[in-house]
Amino acid sequence: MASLDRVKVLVLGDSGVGKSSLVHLLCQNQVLGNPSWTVGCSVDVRVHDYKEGTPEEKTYYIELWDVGGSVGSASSVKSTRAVFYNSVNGIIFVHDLTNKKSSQNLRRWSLEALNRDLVPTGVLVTNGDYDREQFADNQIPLLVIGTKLDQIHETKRHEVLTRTAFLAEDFNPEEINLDCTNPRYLAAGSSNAVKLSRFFDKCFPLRNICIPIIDSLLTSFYCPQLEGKCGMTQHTGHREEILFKRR
Ligand SMILES: Nc1nc2c(ncn2[C@@H]2O[C@H](COP(=O)(O)OP(=O)(O)O)[C@@H](O)[C@H]2O)c(=O)[nH]1
Ligand SMILES: [Mg+2]
Repeated sequence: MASLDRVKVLVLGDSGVGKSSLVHLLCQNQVLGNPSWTVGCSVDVRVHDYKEGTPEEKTYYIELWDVGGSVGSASSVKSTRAVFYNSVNGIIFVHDLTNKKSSQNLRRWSLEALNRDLVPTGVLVTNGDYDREQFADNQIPLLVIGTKLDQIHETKRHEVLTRTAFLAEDFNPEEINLDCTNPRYLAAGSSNAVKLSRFFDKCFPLRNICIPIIDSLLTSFYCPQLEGKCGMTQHTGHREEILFKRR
């Protein structure tokens, strides 16, 4: 299978925030009837139409990796978990809107997942320091999902969303708030579905894709990496990943 046929997206957040319920909803388009404790890591797959409705549209698989565990785990658990952080194309951070701590802990999850190469795991958060600047050059697309919106009374929603606004400032992510027990929140055509699709589109490592520009006689290639035309010979390894675009 070509590497671009599937991308790996991590789903991170405290236990009980609704990761398994969310992944089930995203992959099976159904409510998870009886969530059980996630042991170790579980992976489910969502079919995604990349750039839906455009000439470049193509169907890919998104692997959603629910790594599980607690961010306050012992360093041995963290270093085991670090194995999953390799070759990640996107991260979904999940917090429970009714649980303030779970929102605050996303900073710790982000430190663990995004900063793993800079500082040894285990000492990242002990002093509670958090420096937004260290994520300034982050290239991994991020989505923050707030769950259990149904548990918050209409009159309290503004207050809760104000309280969690720091996450948008920290990560500059796409953001969705929903009820994982109600598929209507992700109904096709809804603003949430559009955000989700935009996030998954961003998870594809486009830099490696050259787009053939087909003339009546000549075929040349637009290379996003070079931001200009290039020769096919440099990119034969990506033949099967090429998206066709007519000029
Ligand atoms: N009301 C409500 N319950 C939810 C929502 N998301 C998850 N839950 C419930 O929260 C509990 C924990 O969910 P689970 O998916 O196992 O969380 P995980 O530990 O992060 O995988 C389960 O009882 C779910 O049914 C939501 O958006 N609204
Ligand atoms: Mg779970």
